[in-house]
Amino acid sequence: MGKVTEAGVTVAMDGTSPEMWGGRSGKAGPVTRGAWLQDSRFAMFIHWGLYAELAGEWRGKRYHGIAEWIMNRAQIPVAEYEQVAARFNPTGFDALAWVRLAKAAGMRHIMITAKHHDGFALFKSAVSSYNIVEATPFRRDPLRELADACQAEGLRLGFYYSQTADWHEPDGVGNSWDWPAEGRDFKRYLRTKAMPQIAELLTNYGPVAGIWFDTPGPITPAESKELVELVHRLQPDCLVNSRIGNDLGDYDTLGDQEIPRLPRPGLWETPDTHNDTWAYARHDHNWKGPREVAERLVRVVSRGGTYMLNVGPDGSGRIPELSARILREVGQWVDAHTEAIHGAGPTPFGPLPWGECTTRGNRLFLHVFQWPDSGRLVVPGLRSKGVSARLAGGGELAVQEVAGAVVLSLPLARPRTLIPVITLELAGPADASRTAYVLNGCRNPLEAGVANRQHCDLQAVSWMEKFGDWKHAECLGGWRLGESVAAWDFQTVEPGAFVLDVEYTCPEAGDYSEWRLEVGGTAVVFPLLDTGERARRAVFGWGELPRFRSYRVGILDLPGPGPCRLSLQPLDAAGAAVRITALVLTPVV
Ligand code: H79
Repeated sequence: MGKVTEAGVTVAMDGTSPEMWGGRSGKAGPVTRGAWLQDSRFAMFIHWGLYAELAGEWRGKRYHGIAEWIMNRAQIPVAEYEQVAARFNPTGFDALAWVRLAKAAGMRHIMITAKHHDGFALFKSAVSSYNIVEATPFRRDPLRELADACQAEGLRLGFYYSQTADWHEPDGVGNSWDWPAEGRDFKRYLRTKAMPQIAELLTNYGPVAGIWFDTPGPITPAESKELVELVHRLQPDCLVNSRIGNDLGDYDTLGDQEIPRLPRPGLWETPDTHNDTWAYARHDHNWKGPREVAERLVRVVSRGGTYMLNVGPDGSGRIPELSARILREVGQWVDAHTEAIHGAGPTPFGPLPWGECTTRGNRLFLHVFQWPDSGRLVVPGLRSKGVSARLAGGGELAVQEVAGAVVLSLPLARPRTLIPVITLELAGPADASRTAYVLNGCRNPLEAGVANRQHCDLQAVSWMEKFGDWKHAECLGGWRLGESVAAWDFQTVEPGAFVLDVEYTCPEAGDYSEWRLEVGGTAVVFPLLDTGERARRAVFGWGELPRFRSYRVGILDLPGPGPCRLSLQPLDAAGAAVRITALVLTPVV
């Protein structure tokens, strides 16, 4: 059964934690290798291998969650899994079609699984005959064809290589159903398979943009270092991601699906699934739509990172049509806003209630996720003078400079596009404040991560709903009666009336806890009921799922313009079990 540590991170019984799988290089220094990643900003991740043929099903049973884990989940013996290779014949594979789709989506590089945890090489290998050319009727080398297609279309190509887990080899990590872990010689696996195959990838396919390592697990610092040196010796410009483990690597790969709340320095990326699996699963229809994909891309770029969105081609070699259609729609938007994405810089603002901002030189790109129906958009904290504004696909916008903000007059009708973008031209670098604002006419989340805390903690909570489909939240927890206070300091530009909702979870069964909230000299007392979580064995020992709910406290008047503080504290000991992700202020209508 999983448990929550004091830091609030959900960890497994065996001591592995999401961090163990999500590794950080800890680097935030100047970019030395791979500055191109800064410009790329949007990449296609591809998970393709024998598991695509299985499509998330084994012997008539569906396995929900990450489908590339099916060998592990169904505990398929090596001998039986090898039979999948004997029938894998993806004749619909068309390297140029994949590369052109990536390009049409506005993506600038591709990262594909050369070898995943199942140990099967998606390339011609002299090291192991367990590869697509020798072990399948297909007999072609997709990585060769992709390298040629990328070269022809001007995209960079990199290779995912699972350096620790290899369920096909007795000396690789992770296959407990064919062999006992005792007697495993991991170093031998590194020397005889992983290192020589990585050398093949870096020798036979031209310039390689990066080797994408994953799930370092028990790999030692010396072993990680040896792999890094191997990569850089063969191709000095080839990037190594932080999942090589042991704080090494040229840039940080954040957790799966993890988008940081604040701008983050250094070179980093967020890997994301298009639905709830990396590899193709016939039963997974939960695609992120074009607007959601574009918003996630913008959120990553506005914090300074690169967004790597995954597709899972099927057993015939085709990228699912719905996934492809959505990417093409995203691409039309990216194409129209390339300056706001490719090579764009992070936001100079604090949290913007209505959207995000990316930058380029003296230009700010305002990505308006929530189009105001008032015809006014407040750009809070912008002190620059002489600002001009233009709406993409529209015209110049009237600009009014007020104290500590710029107000734009917008057309009442939301432009028909995925995300309306407004370009602000400034006379010099943006003079902007990172202060939080609560604005009339929008939904204003006051997030846990931006609260001032006294005697309570900020907890990173990660969980899965199916299997391997990571979800993340930051919560305020560790509440102590009589001591804990969380306070949000923000500005308003005018007075306003808002509905206040508390977004929280409280697994403890039984009574409610009582809370006190104070704002603008008014105190409000309210109860929070428990949210009735229970342990779920089906989620593989990772414990209970948080069941976040929203509790409506009521209507509050906020003063303005000026600074405002909203503070929150528990009024009884039962508050200890409550974890709050945000207070949300929405306009009263
Ligand atoms: O390639 C994709 C995943 O297959 C791979 N990384 C992304 C990019 C990945 N491998 N492992 N993980 C991600 C971490 C997942 C760990 C879990 Fe489990 C799988 C948690 C529960 C099931 C391993 C087995 C840890 C606990 C049990």
